[in-house]
Formats: sequence, structure tokens, C-alpha cells
Amino acid sequence: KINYKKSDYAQYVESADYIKKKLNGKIPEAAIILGSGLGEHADRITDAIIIPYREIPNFPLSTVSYQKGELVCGYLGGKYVIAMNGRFHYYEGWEMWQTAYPVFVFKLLGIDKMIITNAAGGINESYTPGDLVRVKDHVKLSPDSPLRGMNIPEFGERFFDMQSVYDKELAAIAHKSAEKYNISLCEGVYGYMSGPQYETPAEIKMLKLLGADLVGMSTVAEIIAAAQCRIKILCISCVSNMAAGITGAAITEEEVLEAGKKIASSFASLITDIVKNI
Ligand code: CYT
Repeated sequence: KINYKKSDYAQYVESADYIKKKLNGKIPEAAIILGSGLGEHADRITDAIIIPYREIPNFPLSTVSYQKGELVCGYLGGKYVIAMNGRFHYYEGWEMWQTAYPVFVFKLLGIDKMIITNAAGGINESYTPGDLVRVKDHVKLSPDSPLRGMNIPEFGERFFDMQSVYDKELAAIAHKSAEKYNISLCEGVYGYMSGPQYETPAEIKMLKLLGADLVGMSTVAEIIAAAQCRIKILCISCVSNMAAGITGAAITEEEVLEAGKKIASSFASLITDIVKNI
């Protein structure tokens, strides 16, 4: 049976209308999706209106314990933004289209730029845990797509180009801000694995052969949705640990979250400055 549920455009409109009412007609200049352990950016948002996901019609709910599950709408770097504190992962049991659901809702709010952060394992041996890497492309090691099923023409074409979603102008702004704050910001390719288990050393070897510098379990569904509805993307990963088999050390959830916390305040300053300049 074809997935007709995904194609119900009206449900997205209903979600967006609810949020629009809460924002009193303000149109956010950018959406920010906060990764694991990287919720601190949301604390910098002032005059915030908080909208719990559970209040929004048709919105999925966060099931990851350390993620909050709310939209934080307010000012960051002088710009009106909407941040997702808590995102949806395929490994939680959501369908891939549900993990990308908020992106289309953001599109309906009039948003055309999105900043995505995540915690990722470092495959490229020049990285050290705590490094920030701007994602310039990705490899998706899962046959699924958030757009599998009936297309919603209101959001874009059935078949579309993926070559320009990682926006060059936003990238340039990010690198300039990083320079200003003396934060080294390299570039890398993100390898998507569906998880929830961390990868095996052999899988990491494979990802490396395929050109991936980072590995993680999020982000790519949202990027694909953004590409279809022409939202420009800036994606920055925090290297939480070196990926399996690289140092031989065990990988733990604590370590993955800790790395994010350690650099949280410089990462938040960087994001704030980027937002100021977009
Ligand atoms: N792998 C992953 N660290 C890893 O090694 N998927 C996330 C974070």
C-alpha cells in the first residue's frame, strides 16, 4: 500500500497555522535544528516563545531522553529565529518522512534558510573530538528517503537536484564567523547510518572508502526535504568521538553528549554570529 499519509498536505498546513498564530505574524529569518548535547544555542534566544511539540497538531514527539521537544522562537544575533530543541531520528521508530516533517512546516512559515547542528563520529583522522566541521555533502547509507511515497507538489518536484542544498553563501558566512572567533572550522562529508547502534570498525572503513569524513544518525532526511522545497542549508557537526576502529576506544553515549557540552558555549557564539550575518 502506498504511503498516502505522507502526502496529506493539509496536515502540514494545520501544523504551520498553529505555529503562525503563536508567532503573531512574525516570519522567522532562519530555522535552527539543534543536535544531541547542543541545546545550549536555544538558551541564547531572547524574548522566547516556547511551543512544545505535543501542542502542535500532527507534529511528531521527541523520544530521546536528553532532548527537550519544543520549538523556541525568539531573537538570536538580532534576528528572529525558530529553533528545534530536540529532533526526530529514524532509529526512534519514526518513518523517514516524519523525521523531515518539521522542515516542510518551516517552509510553510516562510523560512528559506536553515542551520543544522549534530554530533558526529570523526572518520577523518585529522579531526579531534570537539572539532567543528561544516558539512559540505553527504553519503546516505540507507535506501530510504523522506520523500518516498506520493509526492507533494506544493513542496517541489518529484525529481530534483541535490547539488546546491549546502549553500555556498551560508558556508562563506560560517567560515568568516569562525575566523573571527578563532574557531577552526574544516569541511567534511557526512556519512548517514540509521543506527541506533554505533558503527562497526568495518563499517567505518567502508564509509571512509566512500569518502565520508564524519558519521552520524541524523540530519540527512532534513537536508533532503530542504533541498526539495529549496531551503538553503548550513550544517555544522561537532566531532563527539573518533569513529569505531580509529583509536580502538569504546564509544559511549556519555562521551558523545559530553563533547557537545564542552564546546557548547563557543559553538553557541559561532551560531549566534552566523545568524547575525545571514
Ligand atoms: N557514530 C555516530 N559517534 C559515532 O561514532 N553515529 C555518532 C557519533
